Amino acid sequence: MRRTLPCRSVRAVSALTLALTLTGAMAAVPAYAEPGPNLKITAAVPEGLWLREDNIPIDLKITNIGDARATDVKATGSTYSGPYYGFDLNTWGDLDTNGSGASFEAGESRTYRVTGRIWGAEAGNPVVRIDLSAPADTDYSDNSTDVPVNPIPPETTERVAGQVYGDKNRDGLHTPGEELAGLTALVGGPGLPQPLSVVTDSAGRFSFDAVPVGATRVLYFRNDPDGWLFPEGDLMRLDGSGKYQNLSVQGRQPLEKDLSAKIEFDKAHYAPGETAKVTVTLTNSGASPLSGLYATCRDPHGTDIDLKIPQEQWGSFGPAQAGALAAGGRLVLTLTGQVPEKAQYFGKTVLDCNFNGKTYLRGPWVSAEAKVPGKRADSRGLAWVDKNRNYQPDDGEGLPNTTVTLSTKDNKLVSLAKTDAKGYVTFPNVAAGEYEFRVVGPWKAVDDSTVHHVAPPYGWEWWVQLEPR
Ligand SMILES: [Ca+2]
Ligand SMILES: [Ca+2]
Ligand SMILES: [Ca+2]
Repeated sequence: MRRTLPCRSVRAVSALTLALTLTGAMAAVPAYAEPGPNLKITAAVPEGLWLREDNIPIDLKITNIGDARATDVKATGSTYSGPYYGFDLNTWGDLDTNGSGASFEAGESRTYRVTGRIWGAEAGNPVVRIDLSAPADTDYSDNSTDVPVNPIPPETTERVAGQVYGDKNRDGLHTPGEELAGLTALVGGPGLPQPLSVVTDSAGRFSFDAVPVGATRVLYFRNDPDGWLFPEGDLMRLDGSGKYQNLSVQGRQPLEKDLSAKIEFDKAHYAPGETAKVTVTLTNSGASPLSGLYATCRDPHGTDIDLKIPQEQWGSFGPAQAGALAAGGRLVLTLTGQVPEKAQYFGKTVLDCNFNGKTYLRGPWVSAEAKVPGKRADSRGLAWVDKNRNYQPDDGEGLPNTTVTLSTKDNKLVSLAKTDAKGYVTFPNVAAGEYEFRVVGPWKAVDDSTVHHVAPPYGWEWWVQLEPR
């Protein structure tokens, strides 16, 4: 029947029908519609408590209600009214106007989620207009939609409250009597000119009645004479839902306060490749038992000269993380490891370990070294004075023609030499290891006077910065 009507009157009928059904969904192609693709778009911000600072998504539903395939389909969006809402880069996927466009079969429907945020500072909420283009669309009236973006009003506040305790008996739980009174509790975050602050009562309770909403609010504590460690960096998202009114905040004492560790090599010197025996002594000087303990050792200088202790030697203090130590208890672990061949180039090997527990914070780091003699080489470096205060040696900043010395850490002179015209010095044939560098004259090292003398091929030219004594 529709073929008998002239084109112009079909369009007129379609437009009229649309005008009458503007808000209703068109369930099917009207028999009198012009043949061809016809895309329709609806869009809305997904349900949720959106904050003005959030990345706020918009869900699009695009349907081809026409009777032919649509190609080259693209979409754009812009702020129609209110503060500026800017779309994220690359959020449009195959609808991007810089791409080749998407295709929709007749009857096909797809959803997209695009994202953006409110950049404009003025009050009120944006309305975002989304436009869909397709070259052969038979009816453009349904290719555009306006989306109100309504975050919760920025002046909204909510209550933040809870109780804080110090886990004195280290059982990980709030034991009666552990409440911390008199602490200053603070809530801060972006958009708050200054943190809000209250003092905990005798039951360790705190309450902030009206904290402005924000995605990154943080609760922290001050004025704590006993040095409790509290969770840090736990962000609260305050979106008006009031889910932070019953907080239980646990303070923990650093484990290093109760747990001490000592590492001792069984000899002062080792040959490369030799098996070194190490004694690790752990002591719990606290009033509560410790459990879930484990050791983690590292290569402290990244030089690969550390003693590698096979994990199984740590027993329950290994990856099982099940080490235990009674209150007042002491434990001695005897471990063995092979001294790396590379250690002789550095003149030493090292064992550097942290002792921690699954439920504890800040366990002790302990380190021990033993000498690994063997390599000798010339030790070359620069003595310099930072005349122009740019924290680096420049031309003319070497300390020239000056007598300098290298001594052992226990103050035995090892070598004596003179710097050249540019401040460089070579101490010949020195055993690999650590030495003290000194100047014969009115100069002293700025920070560290230690020279790390490493034999080739691992060595380097060292620098020692000097200042007048
Ligand atoms: Ca359309
Ligand atoms: Ca407890
Ligand atoms: Ca300089």
